[in-house]
Amino acid sequence: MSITAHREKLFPLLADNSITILYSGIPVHVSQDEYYPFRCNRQFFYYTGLTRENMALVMLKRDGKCTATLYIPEADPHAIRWMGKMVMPDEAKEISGIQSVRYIQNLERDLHFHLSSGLVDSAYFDTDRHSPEDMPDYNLTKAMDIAGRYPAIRILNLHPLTAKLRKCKDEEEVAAIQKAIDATKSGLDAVMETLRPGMYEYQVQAIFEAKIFSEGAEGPSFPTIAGAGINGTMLHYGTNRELCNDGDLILLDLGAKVDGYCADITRTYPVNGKFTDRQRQYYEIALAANRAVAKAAKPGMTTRDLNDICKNVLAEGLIKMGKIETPEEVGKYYMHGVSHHLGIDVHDITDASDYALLPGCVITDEPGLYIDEEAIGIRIEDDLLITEEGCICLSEDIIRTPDDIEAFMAKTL
Ligand SMILES: [Mn+2]
Repeated sequence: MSITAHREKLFPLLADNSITILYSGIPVHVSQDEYYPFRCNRQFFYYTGLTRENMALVMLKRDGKCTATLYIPEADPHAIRWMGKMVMPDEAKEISGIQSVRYIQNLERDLHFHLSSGLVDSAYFDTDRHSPEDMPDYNLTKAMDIAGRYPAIRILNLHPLTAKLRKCKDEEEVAAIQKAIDATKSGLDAVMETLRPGMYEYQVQAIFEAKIFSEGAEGPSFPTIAGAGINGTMLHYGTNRELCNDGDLILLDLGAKVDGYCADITRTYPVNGKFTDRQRQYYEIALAANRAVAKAAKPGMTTRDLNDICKNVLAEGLIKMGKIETPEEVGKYYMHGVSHHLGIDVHDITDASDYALLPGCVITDEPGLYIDEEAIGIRIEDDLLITEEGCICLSEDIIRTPDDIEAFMAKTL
């Protein structure tokens, strides 16, 4: 149901006499017969609910009327023998809500008909390019190919239209994010139950990931960050090869993925189960900032407004401690933003023309303090659902106060 609604919300935004062509993608080659794990194009998933390779969605808008056709690979007994079950046409119809399903070998001919008939004058693709040096992905390659073969067709980028829609999550999307957060909570509880000095960071990662898999998650929503001591001050640390020493904090930035939707949570725990006074002082400042953001977040605000609130609380705390003298110096110990959108992508796509939060937005709330000279890195990250009046913290149940963390860890020490 909701997948059909995603397409219905898109139709009014599309130009008339246009075709929209989205590919799920193909696996990227590594070496010999090895391929990177397949990652479906996220816009294709949003509009179809499907995640398998070598599929395409074609939507036509002519004279204000829209149609959608889905192209899937034909089930082949040899391919099934080696690679496992394939999606059958009836199953594809049911998941996507699209009644017109054709085999992918018809796609080229069908596209040629549409693009050469004069009935459409523009074609939407996912032409997103993250960085100038990136290799073009499958959708971008196809857009360039079509542009070359049909130069009279105007190529348009679907990305900003999808960003507008994906900004606000519907009930089913919020339910999926909540499931991902609940699995993440189980993983973090398991970590607190087993964390001890002398463990390696990768062992902490393994405990978290084993638990979320056993809870039915598809896996981590991004590479798990487990940084003990000084490693907790490196924002995207990800090697996770070092020891967790007695007296260290460990910063865990992680999340489970469920039904295609991500959780993104950070917790910081004392490896031996007890914060030092100094660690606790910094921790309480970050926690106050986290709570201030959760209290303030509401429709109409921007993530920049929330970051200003966060920075003020952090600066005030650090000035009180005598760590800095002026509010401007806070940048020395806090150098990222407090929020990003969360959904199918961990850093979900956003509409660059409109930053104001709306009911249905899901954003993170992640203040941090990174004190290199004391080998203290702290981040406390929750996921907030913006509502009509304010927001709901979807990860409220994942314990975060120093007292609660110490009490939980003391049970198993
Ligand atoms: Mn985050």
